[in-house]
Amino acid sequence: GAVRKTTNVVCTISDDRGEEPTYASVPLSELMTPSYGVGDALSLLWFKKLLPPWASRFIELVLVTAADHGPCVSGAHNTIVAARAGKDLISSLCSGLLTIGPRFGGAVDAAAIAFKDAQERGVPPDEFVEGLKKCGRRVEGIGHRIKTAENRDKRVELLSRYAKEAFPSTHVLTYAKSVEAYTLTKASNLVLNIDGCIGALFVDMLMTADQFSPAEVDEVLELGALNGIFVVSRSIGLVGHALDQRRMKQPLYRHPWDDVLYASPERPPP
Ligand code: Q5B
Repeated sequence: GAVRKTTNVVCTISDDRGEEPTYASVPLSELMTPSYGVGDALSLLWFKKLLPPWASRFIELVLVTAADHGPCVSGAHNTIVAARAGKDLISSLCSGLLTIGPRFGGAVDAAAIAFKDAQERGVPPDEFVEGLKKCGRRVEGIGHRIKTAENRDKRVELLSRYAKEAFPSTHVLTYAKSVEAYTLTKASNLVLNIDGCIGALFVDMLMTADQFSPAEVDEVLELGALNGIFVVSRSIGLVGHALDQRRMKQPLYRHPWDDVLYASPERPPP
C-alpha cells in the first residue's frame, strides 16, 4: 500500500488546507457568527476545546482587564523608551513584553499552581504563607507596588464579582482571598494582585467548565498558558503605548541625572 513519509512537523490545533481555516476543526465561518468571540478562538487554539459561554466571556474579560495599567509599569515603560529611541512597532512591543516575568505580570501560572495545590490539600493560609517564607520564597500573586488594603485593585474586584455571579464555584479564589487576609496582617500592600486573581479564577474556570480532566487542568498550568493570557492581553496596551509615542513624535528618552544616585566606589589603587 501507499507509504506515508514521516513528517517533520505535527500540528494538532489548526488546519489551513481546506476552503477555509479551521481552529481545532471548527471552521472560521462558524466562529464568525454572533455566538462566538475571541475567547472561543483562544480556547480552541490553546486548549482545543469549546468552552461554555460564561467561561469564554471570562477569558474575554481577562483580556480587557489586563490590557493596560498605565505608562509607569515595567512593560509600558520599556515600550515607551524603545519607541522613543526610534525602534519599530514590533521591537518596541517586544521590549515591553520582555519585562514580563516573576515580579511583573508573569506570576499567573505560579500563583495558580500554588493556590490550587494548597487549597486541595487544605493547607491553612497562615501555614501556606509561613511555609513559603521558610523556603525564602514569596507568595506568587500577592503584593503590589501601589495597591493596598486601603486602595484596592478595582480589576481584582471586578473579575471576582463576575466569577462569583457566573462560575459554578470559586473555591480557589476563596482560598486566595484567605491568603490575602493573612498577608494583609503583615503589610498593607500584600494584596491579592491581578496575576493572583487571574490565576486563581482560571483554575476555578478550568475545574468547573466540565471540559478538562484533573490531569488536563494541571497540564494547562504546567504549560504556562496563563502567563500567555497576560502576554496576549498586555500586548494590546503595549502596542497602544508604542503608537502613542510615535503619533506624538516623542524625542529620545534620557533618564534625568537628578533621579540617579551616583555611588561609584573610590578609584581603586593602581
Ligand atoms: N514581600 C509585586 O513588591 C511585588 C511579597 C512579600 C511575601 C510576597 C512583590 C512580589 C509576587 C510576584 C507577583 C505580580 C514585586 C504583581 C503585576 C501587574 C501590574 C503591575 C503594576 C500591572 C511588589 C518588600 C517586602 C519584603 C518582601 C515582602 C513583597 N511581596 N513577601 N510574599 N508576594 N509579588 N507579581 O512593593 O522583610 O522587607 O525583605 O514579588 O505576584 O505585575 O500595576 O504595577 O497590571 O501592570 O516592590 O499590576 O509583591 O516590595 O519587593 O521591596 O518587598 O515585602 O519580602 O520584605 P514591592 P519589595 P522584607 S502584579
